[in-house]
Amino acid sequence: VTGRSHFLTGPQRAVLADERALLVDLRGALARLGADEADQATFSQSLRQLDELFLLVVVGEFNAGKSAFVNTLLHAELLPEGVTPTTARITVVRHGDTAGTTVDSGGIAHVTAPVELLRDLHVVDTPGTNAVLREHEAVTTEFVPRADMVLSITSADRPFTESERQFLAGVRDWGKKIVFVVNKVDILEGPAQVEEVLAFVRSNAQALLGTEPMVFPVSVRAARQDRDNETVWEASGMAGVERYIADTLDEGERVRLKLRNPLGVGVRVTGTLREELAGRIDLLREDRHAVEEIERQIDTYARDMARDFEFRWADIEKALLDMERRGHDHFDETIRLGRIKDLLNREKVKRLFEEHVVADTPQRVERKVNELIDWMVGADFQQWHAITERLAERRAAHSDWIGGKLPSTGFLHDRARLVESVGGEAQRVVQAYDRVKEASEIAEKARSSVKTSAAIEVGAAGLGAVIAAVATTAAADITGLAMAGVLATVGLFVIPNRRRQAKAELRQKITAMRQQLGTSLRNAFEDELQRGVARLRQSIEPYARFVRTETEHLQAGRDELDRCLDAMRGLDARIAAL
Ligand SMILES: Nc1nc2c(ncn2[C@@H]2O[C@H](COP(=O)(O)OP(=O)(O)O)[C@@H](O)[C@H]2O)c(=O)[nH]1
Ligand SMILES: [Mg+2]
Repeated sequence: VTGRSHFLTGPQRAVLADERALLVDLRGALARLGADEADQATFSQSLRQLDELFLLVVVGEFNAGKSAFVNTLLHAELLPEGVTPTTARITVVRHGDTAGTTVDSGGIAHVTAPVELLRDLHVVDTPGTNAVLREHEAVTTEFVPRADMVLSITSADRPFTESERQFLAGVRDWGKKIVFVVNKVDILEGPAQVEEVLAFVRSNAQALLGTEPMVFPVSVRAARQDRDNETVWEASGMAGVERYIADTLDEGERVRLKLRNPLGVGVRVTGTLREELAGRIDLLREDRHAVEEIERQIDTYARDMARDFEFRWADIEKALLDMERRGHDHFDETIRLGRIKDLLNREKVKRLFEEHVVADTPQRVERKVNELIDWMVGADFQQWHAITERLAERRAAHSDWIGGKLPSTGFLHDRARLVESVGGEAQRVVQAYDRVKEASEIAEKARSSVKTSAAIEVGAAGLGAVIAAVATTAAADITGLAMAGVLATVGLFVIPNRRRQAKAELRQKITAMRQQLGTSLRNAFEDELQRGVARLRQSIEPYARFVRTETEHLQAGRDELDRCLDAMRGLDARIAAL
């Protein structure tokens, strides 16, 4: 520290070692967790600063007398005064055995001078808080973060301007120690006016920093009138500032400031990154809600579908059961002695059965089955639409978050691409979904299953025709043909018996048909539902996985940063107690 680390006390050395270890860890974490490049560079720089000389950065508006102040403090005319805002340079003043000035490629002047005070500190003179942008940037991004102490010089005739206040707010955010000098008090009229200006600067500085500020009234001009006169030096206020700087440079305080410097920078860049991670975690929390909602939607969908299927199927079953019941009534009415004539007439038996029992049942069943199939296929389709829409909302969410500008790499990019691709997959399925084909396949399966159960030949006829054929075949078998032979040989006593048998056979045929149709539709439904649900789940799985793993990853990162912040606060307390 400060090039004199062999003078450090034991406790100072212990804190330094702990701090260095912590900050090196933090540097790794910042890189790993994707901190802003500029912040990382600043942090690394301030870490190196631990080994450099104390850096005093002089800031203030153009023409406040900064250069004059530095020249006077160092008792050497090193810096040009009264230059314009555009010709002023950032100037780093260091100790050197000979005086000299060089300007580096960045336009920064490096002045060396054989001045004793410079053995203990470097001074940076800056063009002004209202200087041209390029210089201003360099001061804020390069020199302020490295400063061990910032000396803010304000002119007594325009104290604490808005541009100063804004600039100092930035300095404060780096956790820098700021000391105020009110220069040119010689132009004020008497001590009362000086006091007024000082009070004004104090209250503004207090409001800005939240702590009692150090404010020194100074007249550089007065100090220069007789540089070697102690009384003049004292009266000018320069002596007070000089003493304060010397005290600050006192080993203990200097080491404290030095050790604190990278901590302030570390806390700031860590805080920034932590906020960034927290923002991502928030975004992912909404994503997780969306995923959970979609998963819930799929569950509800599967449950609702199963329930609705039972309702719809019960309705179809009822039509078949009604036909069966009508058949029983019909047999009760027709298979009796008084109707023997009719019974022996095959054509009439068939016609009556068709009229009274079969009626429009086949058409109704066919229509209901088709409706059921359309519903199965259509509900799935709607579900895809719902998910596609939900994902479109999530796609929009990140553009809100970062103002519509999508980065080309990194977390936001990955997330956006994933939501995009899942959404695209859903979209593709919706578009490629051939409802007509899907529905006609299921209908064909239902039809052929019923056909097979009845073992009848009806060619390419629809489900309704198959059902009609099954029903009437049953009637024809039972009544017409069977009755003729039975009555001729056995006589009247068998009628009740034949009636029972006819009913039993009708029940058996219709039940078989009902079961076949039911099984076929239920199988198709379950297939369809399972396939649909699996496809829905699969489509959101990559998104869900990303949200899960990335959340864990980000939370771990945030926790790590929190631990670093705690450790830095702990170190800060130890430094204060040194
Ligand atoms: N009246 C008065 N003028 C001063 C004082 N200090 C500096 N000046 C003048 O203020 C002008 C600007 O000084 P300079 O050091 O170049 O200001 P800078 O832009 O902040 O570096 C110069 O003309 C100085 O002579 C002071 O204490 N009193
Ligand atoms: Mg200047």
